[in-house]
Amino acid sequence: MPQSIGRRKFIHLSALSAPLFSFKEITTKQTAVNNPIMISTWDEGKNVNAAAWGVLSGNGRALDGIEAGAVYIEDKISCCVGLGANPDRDGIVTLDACVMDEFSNIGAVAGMEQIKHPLSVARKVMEKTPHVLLVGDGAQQFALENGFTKEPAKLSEDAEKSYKEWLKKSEYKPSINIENKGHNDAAFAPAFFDDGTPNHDTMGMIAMDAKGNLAGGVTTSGMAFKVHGRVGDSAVIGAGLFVDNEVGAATSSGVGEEVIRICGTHLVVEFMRNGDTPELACKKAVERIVKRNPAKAKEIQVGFVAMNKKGEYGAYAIQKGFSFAVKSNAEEKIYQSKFALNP
Ligand code: SD4
Repeated sequence: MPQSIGRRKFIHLSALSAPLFSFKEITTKQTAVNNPIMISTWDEGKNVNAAAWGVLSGNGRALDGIEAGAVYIEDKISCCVGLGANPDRDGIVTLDACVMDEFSNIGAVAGMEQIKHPLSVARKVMEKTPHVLLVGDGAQQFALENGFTKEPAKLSEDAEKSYKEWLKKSEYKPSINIENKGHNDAAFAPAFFDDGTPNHDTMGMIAMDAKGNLAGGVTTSGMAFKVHGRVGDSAVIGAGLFVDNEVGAATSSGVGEEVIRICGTHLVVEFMRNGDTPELACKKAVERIVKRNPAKAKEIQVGFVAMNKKGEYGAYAIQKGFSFAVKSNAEEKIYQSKFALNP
């Protein structure tokens, strides 16, 4: 058992045996920072937050809230997340996911096929192995050994339609533009599908529980029509997700390669550590991507959303169109992110 997991158990036990007055003190202090609070990417994040709320409002652990949100969205047959999502260029659905908890425990899976709940598998990697990332067949084998069942992917109607459309040209050059068009170009894909599902590929989630502890998770089918075997930021801790329980948490969506290049969410958290607000931290990370390659930045979307230990949050994106949903006792709202480039 990893040392940190042992430490977690110890802390739980200590908390249980603590006198009641100290628990009350903690609760009062935390209420002042507006927790529990959960933030998820894109408009659909609103439903994801709602799915997590039973856990978070019941004094549950942030990580459990994150997993509940992921299970909700992975169960939904859509183009974006889970087994009905956009496939890779060979027509195969491969899933990436990661989790990070308040003790900096981490787990991830990448390129995993035919397992419905990749974030839950990532959590098992974190809790049951000394490793942090399992890929492909190995990830699937581990999932099967841990009680998950194999289920064939079945493209949602929208994913099937988009894939057939993409096959007409089959542009294998880094088709990052497709990602951006998926978000912003009504001619390529609608902003919302018939069942109301927004057109995106990734659900990034960060939460602070009633005890003031942070956790995060990401689940995705990755960039639509990617090269088979390609892994994006969503399975890479420090890129698609980073949590530091002393400072804050951040997650990202968009073209994962650009996020990985700058260790995006780790950078956002470090900016917050140095005193930046969550929005400024996200803005600086976006500006780093834009500065590195301004011409490319015009063609792609990347959005970051972050929260600090005070429960303050903010976001920033390269382009217009990145949204995120917030749920706390004080509000339940979808926000449009500010962005760096004018359309
Ligand atoms: C990836 N970041 O695989 C993901 C894609 C994404 O909305 O966020 N799509 O690069």
